[in-house]
Amino acid sequence: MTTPTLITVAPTGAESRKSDVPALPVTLAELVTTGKECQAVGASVIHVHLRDDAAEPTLDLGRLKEAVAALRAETDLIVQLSSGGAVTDPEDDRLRVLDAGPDMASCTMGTVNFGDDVFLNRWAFIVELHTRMRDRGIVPEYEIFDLGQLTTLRRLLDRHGLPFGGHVHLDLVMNVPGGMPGTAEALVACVQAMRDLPEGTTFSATGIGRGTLPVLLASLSAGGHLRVGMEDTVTYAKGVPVESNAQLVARASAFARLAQRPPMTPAEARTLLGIAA
Ligand code: KMH
Ligand code: ZN
Repeated sequence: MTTPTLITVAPTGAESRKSDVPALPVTLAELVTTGKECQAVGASVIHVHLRDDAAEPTLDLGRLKEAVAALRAETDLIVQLSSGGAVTDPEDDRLRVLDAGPDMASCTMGTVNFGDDVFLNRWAFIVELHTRMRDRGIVPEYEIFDLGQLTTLRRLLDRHGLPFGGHVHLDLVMNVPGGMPGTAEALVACVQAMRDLPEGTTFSATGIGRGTLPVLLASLSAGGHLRVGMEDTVTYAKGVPVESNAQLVARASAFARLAQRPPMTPAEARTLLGIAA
């Protein structure tokens, strides 16, 4: 039996500048159009970072609520808001993201060097995010930047219980400068460490930059799911800029079909992740 592939698109992120990457979706209209295009070619989840009128990263609650409503009205995608934000965002603003009422939110399992910066995720903050999400019926996607963060996830679940819905889903974010490498070997090490997590735990994986294709292929072959998008990859091939997020989703869908693991529909993804229709 084949396991279909859940494809998440992460279209914008907080790191690339619109002036450097003109195809980056930064307005609400661009985000919704991107969502529709990506759903049409196989995405079932959208991981959302917003930009302000100057195309700078923002966690403005009004904008977040507007984006959740617009994506729900115009697409069938599962809406996952980033609680990671930008490396400069304070904890209170990151917690307030949950007030926008998304289906899912990201929840990172530890502090990691992030290029020249530090992406700070203290234990107490992780516990607060995990607990608030469960109280509000929001399904977490646990973000894993390094092998030891899987141990932190196990500790979290042991001490504070399962997330809302009971299903554990995590995302391996590989090849961040400061985190684990974007290699098949590192992905397999993570898969082995996942044996200590609850039965039925699922994972997706994404490789930043040149880690994109090795991680995508390794995840498909290891039974994992995929995250792609311009948050993680702005170069389609050496010297060739990405034209659109849909181009990346279409490539991921094509690889998934070749692996006889076709893309999941949003309805199938909701069932997998325990999210109400
Ligand atoms: N922008 C990074 C600092 C997340 O969305 O939860 C954090 C990040 C992870 O992208
Ligand atoms: Zn993100």
